Amino acid sequence: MKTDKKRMGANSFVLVVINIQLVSLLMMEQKIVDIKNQAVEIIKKVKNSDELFNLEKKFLGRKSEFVGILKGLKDLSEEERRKIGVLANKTKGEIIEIILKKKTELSGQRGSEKEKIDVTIPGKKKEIGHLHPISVVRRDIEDIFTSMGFEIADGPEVETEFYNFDALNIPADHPARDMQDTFFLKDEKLAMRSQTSSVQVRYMQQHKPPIKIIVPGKCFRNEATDTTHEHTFYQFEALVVGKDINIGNLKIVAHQFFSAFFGTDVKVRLRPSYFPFVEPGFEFDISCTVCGGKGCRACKGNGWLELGGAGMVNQNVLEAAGYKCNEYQGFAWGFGLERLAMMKYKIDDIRLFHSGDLRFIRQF
Ligand code: FA5
Repeated sequence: MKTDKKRMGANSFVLVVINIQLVSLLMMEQKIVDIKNQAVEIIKKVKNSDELFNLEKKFLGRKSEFVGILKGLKDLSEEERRKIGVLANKTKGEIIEIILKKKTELSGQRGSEKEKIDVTIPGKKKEIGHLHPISVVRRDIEDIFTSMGFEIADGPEVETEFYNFDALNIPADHPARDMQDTFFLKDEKLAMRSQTSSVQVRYMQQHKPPIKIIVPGKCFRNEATDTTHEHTFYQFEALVVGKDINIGNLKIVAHQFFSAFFGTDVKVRLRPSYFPFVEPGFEFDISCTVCGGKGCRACKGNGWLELGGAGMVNQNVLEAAGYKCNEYQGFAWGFGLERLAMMKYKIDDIRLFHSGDLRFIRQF
């Protein structure tokens, strides 16, 4: 009897333990379901992403009740662990899904808020560039000459030896070729043009006088650079051809140009010089505006800066263009744009123009 009682006592103890385990299992399941229901209710009402972020932490964060339950799984039997584990993972997935849905909903709202235009917000300042001083000078020159009835012509920067030299009365063995150390291309009959004079014969072959053109453009020379020399620089050619064009015309057009370009009185002088494609030939110098003619690095201490060459077009050049000898006469010049800009803006070093130094460029 005693033994039976003992056995019964032991059995009821086992039953109590089993019941306690069952109750705690049910409680865990209920807890998980409660957490999910609570999450659904609260997350539904969320109005902004900060709130949502805090709730995500509250429901699924490291210190959340949910994670606490998951940590407790290790104390359960294998069968219980499996049961609660499956429920917990499913619930976790559902809560994540609700949070993601809400995130999408909120970001959609933000998008439409963005689309609203608040006209009171100050605008963003756009960085806009401006013309390079050489472009400014080039445009000024074009305006001045078109106002005097000139046309603006153009020509290739990669030029044939013929137009750059031969047609300009500079045959291959002429010493004047040495004055312009040129970049020849692999094909030796082609070169980077060393002067805008190369356009003279090109243009005249296509047009009959009267001719009044300017040709602004890039030139290239194998130069040792210094304060007044660059390997790549701009010139503008002027060519006027007609029946009775003379040096008086050259002087007056040049005078008109200088007055309009500088806007103030500048001292310009014409001195004899030699270019095979003009006869007679001159050079234009300007009294240095940087030092007022006293001598500085811009004019290399001379007080004068050479602006360009000029003269009456040599008849050989007119003949190279297909005109009859002595049928027409004309004048031409080639001025350096950088040097004109140096004198206009009082710049003492030509290398600044193409240096890419924004501190320099922004001054214009
Ligand atoms: C000539 O290029 C002649 N074609 C000018 C000419 C045209 C003469 C028509 C007669 C009739 P010159 O080599 O002197 O000439 O150059 C003319 C001007 O171009 C110079 O006075 C100078 O202002 C500019 N120049 C020449 N070489 C350079 C250089 N390396 N860097 C900057 N400017 C230059």
